[in-house]
Parts: sequence; structure tokens; C-alpha cells
Amino acid sequence: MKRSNRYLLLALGTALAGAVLVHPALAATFPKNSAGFPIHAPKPWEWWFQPAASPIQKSINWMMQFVLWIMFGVVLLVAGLLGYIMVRFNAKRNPVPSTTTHNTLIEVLWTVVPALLLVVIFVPSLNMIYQQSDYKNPYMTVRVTGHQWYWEYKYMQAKSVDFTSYAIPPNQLKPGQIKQLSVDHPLVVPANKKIVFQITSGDVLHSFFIPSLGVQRYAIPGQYWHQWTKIDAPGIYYGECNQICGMNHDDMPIEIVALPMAQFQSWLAEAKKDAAQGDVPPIHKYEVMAEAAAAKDASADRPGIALASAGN
Ligand SMILES: [Cu+2]
Repeated sequence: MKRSNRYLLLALGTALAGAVLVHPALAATFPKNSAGFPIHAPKPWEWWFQPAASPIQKSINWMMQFVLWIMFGVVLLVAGLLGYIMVRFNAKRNPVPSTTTHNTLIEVLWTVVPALLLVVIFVPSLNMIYQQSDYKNPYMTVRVTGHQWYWEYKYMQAKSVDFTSYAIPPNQLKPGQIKQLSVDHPLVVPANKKIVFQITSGDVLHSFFIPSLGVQRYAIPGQYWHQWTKIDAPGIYYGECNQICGMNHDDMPIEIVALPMAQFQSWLAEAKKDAAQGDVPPIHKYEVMAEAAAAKDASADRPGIALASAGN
């Protein structure tokens, strides 16, 4: 091999290894909110999926990389063959072209190998479809209704708890809140429990999309589409409507607060009381509760975060 070729290969290898090493999913650290919960928000210049926080998103991530490596092999083989043919069989080096029109062995190979590759991709794909549609026996069901331009969350096991969730206007953001992602009333759910979203729409097509949880379903008027998730750990998770739904489509982010079970239950009790009086649960009540608990722990130093300036 020529020396220049060796250097080229070395550079390519280093770039590839570097890309894998700085892979965001491998080095996932999250800023924490005042209650000490990690904030799973997107970051500027993020080029990979957000780190997975549910079994389905883990499967999606695995599947994506599995197919990516197969593609990598196919592209490498085809590019290599093309390069070889261009160099070895150009008009100068090969003035008398071959007149071969058939080669049974090669033809069988280039039919069978791609077919086998498709089978190798098909089997885990089918598995994933079954995994995603297994929404039996949830701990709880939340009816999610898309409206122009806000979300509505109704707790099917506590039907009085039914509130709307609007994006916070940019000029009213408080420290720690994220532009176009923070909302006035986040959806509050327990961590580590199977939750089914029953997704519908009150007007036009919307889509309920939370990338780190592997949740994405159309919200269609007159239909209920289901999707389940089980959030790995307490934290704040973000998504947005990702079906163009009109003028203020960008004003319907999704904020999900996953709480430890005990805290979720006390939140739900409060929310039921508020609902009985015709109120929605107070803004970020979960932080108030968690802050009270943290105040007892005087040694805890948990500064609030300012994601608006996030380069972190
Ligand atoms: Cu929408």
C-alpha cells in the first residue's frame, strides 16, 4: 500500500473512532432542575438521537445502528467495486472490453445476498412492531388530545384531572425554563410504570412526539391511537407536535415530568383536590414539593440551571 493511502486510512479511522467516542448517547450527563431531577432536553448541535429513556427508544436506537452498520458495509462494497472497475478496466488499461453478458454465479449471488440482508433487517423490525403495540395492562392511561395549538391531558383513572398544557411565551420564561419546550402545566406521570397514551385530536392532525421516550403517534380527530412507554428514571422529558398543524404549530411542545411513585401519588391527590374545585394543578407543583424535601437536606447544593444558555 502506498504511504499516502496509509495516511488516508489512518485519518479516516481516527475520525471514525473520534465520532464514536464523542457519541452523545455514550456520554450522557444531564443538567438537573431545582428538585434534583435530570432534564432530558435536546442540546444545540445534537446530531444523534437524544439518549434513550424507555425500552422502546432503546430498541429504536439499537435498530438504527444495526441497519446503519449493514448500510455501511453495502456502501463500502459497492464503492470499492466501482473504484476497482474504474481503475482496472478503464479504456487505457483495458482497450479490448469483455463481451460477457451472463454469469450465473454472480447473478445468483447479487440476488440472494441482498434478499438475505433484507430478512436480517426484517426479523428485528417485526419484533419491534410487536413490542411497540403491546399496550395491554398499563399502570395508567392518559388521554392526549391535540388542539390548535395546545395539548390536553386527561387521566383516565382520575377523570376529573383533565387540564390543558400551553407553551410558555418567550417573554415570560423564568430561569431554568426552556424556550419553546417548557409549558405551563406539564404532564405528570410516575417513573418505572407502564403508561399508555390514548392519542386523539380536537381539530386537525397533530402528532405526539417525545424522542427520548420513543413515542410518536398521529393525533387524528375521531380516532384513538395508542402508544405505551415506561420511563426509566425520574426526570423531565421534552417533545413537541411534529405534524404541521397550522400557524402556531411550533407552540405546542410537550413537557413530561416523571416522578418517583410516592411523589406522583401525592401530586395526583393534590391534582384531584384542585380539579374538584375546578382548578388545574398549580404550575410546576412537583418542584414545590421536591424543593420542600430538599430544603430539609441543608447540605444539598443544587443550583437551578439555565438551559437557555446551554452549551452544556
Ligand atoms: Cu400540532
